[in-house]
Amino acid sequence: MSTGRFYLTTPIYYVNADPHVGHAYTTIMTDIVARHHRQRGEEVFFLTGTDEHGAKIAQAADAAGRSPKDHADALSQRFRDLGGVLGASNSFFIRTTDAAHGAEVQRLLGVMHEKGDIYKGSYGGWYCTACEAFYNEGDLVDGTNCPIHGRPVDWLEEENWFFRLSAYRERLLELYDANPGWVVPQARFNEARRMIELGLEDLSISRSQIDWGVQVPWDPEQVVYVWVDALFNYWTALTYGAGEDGGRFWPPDLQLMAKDILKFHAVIWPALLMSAGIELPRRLAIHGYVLKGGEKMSKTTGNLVDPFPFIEDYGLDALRYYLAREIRFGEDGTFSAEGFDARYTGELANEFGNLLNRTVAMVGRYRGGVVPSDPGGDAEIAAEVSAVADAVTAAFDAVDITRAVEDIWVLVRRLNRLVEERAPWTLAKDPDRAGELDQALFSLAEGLRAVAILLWPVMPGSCEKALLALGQDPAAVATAGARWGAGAAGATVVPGTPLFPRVEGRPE
Ligand code: ME8
Repeated sequence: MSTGRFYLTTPIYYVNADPHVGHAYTTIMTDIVARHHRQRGEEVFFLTGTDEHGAKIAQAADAAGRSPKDHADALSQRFRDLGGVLGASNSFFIRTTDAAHGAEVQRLLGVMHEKGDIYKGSYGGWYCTACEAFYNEGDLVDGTNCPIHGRPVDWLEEENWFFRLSAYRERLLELYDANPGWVVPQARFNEARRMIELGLEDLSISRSQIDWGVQVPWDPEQVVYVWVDALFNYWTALTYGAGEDGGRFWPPDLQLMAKDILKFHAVIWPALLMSAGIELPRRLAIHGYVLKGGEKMSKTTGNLVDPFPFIEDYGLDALRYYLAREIRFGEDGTFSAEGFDARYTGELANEFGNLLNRTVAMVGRYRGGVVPSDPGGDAEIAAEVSAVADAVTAAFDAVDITRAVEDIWVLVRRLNRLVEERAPWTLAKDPDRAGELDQALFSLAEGLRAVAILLWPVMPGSCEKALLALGQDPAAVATAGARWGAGAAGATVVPGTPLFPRVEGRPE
């Protein structure tokens, strides 16, 4: 359902360590979806930010020899900078240390407390600080280690405030049964539903042994559990980071994240909202892990890829394209320098960049630089462009970013075949075939214009350059403009430097 608005979010990242390609992946995918919805004329609110409270951050700050706030300030800035370098078009960057965020979290907890959903109890359990979560004995690996981080867990026992999560089991199951597309892909939906079905324990939502957090409003001895503090960011941001009437964006249309935090978002988050009396998000899209050497890229495994050298050598758009195309959205995928180079050279430089260069050069050589019109109408190519434009929209509606790129690439390859089939250099030798030459050149320019528009969310900078080379307004990227015949004829092409120049040497 379209309301003319689209609110989407990334997780807020922990400021315990520097960002890496895994974080870049979610931010880029979310940015691609955000740009696509803007192209459709929707009013988009795109939220990202940093998760700054809790024991994990306090420990990292301690290890770095600075206060939690100083540490959070420095690391949060790195995530903000990464967003800038990645071309992220986020509307706001939330920090859970923002005073307005904390105040709103307190207000929401007050609502839940008043409702009777929060009570005092004591709890002892195995705690993983890296996850900021308790585990049952049966979930531990070798009886002692966290199933996600593989590191020993700690026994934690204290008096805390608890949220009656167990009371929401039936309502959560109803939510799942009434909304089969609430979590995509299907396998994650099933997994989350199973967690609920198996039974839910009440959740400890405060901590007494740390003080780096938002104070529980009715109990100054306790701070709010970092995950509750963090999850509410998606709501609090609209109360102070979205201008007047920011609440109009609620509820989120799409929340993206990797599968590591499925339970928090697909089970705990909707229950918290139900308790606070807030409308639920429309959809969660769960992606896989970016792997390096067969393992999830993470600080714990130490197999981190720094995105910056790839951006320096190949350009930002190459990284955006590679991640969208190589790692099938929803599944795990491997990041490799060889694979990156192969896609850059084979697809971006040869198939897309060269096609554009050849088209611009031929229009220059044979038609004085002006794209001819096609009085005959190239029905076959017109139909293919229209089918691809529809397929791309459908792929985005299904949050299948990889399929959207693959669909666009079908068109790129079709246009490359068109050059070979029509051989404009042969047509140009025969004045009787001038009409055929006009048609071939028009189809190439018009097809490329559609490619540049459809691909713009993935590679905004390169697609704007492509539009400029085709003599088009680089700001004219509305999806509606990808319609056949909407623009190429009569434009004066502008030969320029290659979109994807050859790269000497490559990062490891
Ligand atoms: O979990 N592959 O923060 P976090 C793909 N603060 N995505 C990856 C990735 C990888 N190898 N590594 C990280 C937290 N990510 C909480 C979230 S939200 C209310 C609170 C991405 O810094 C992916 O989106 O550990 C994953 O879900 C997120 O970073 C985890 O970031």
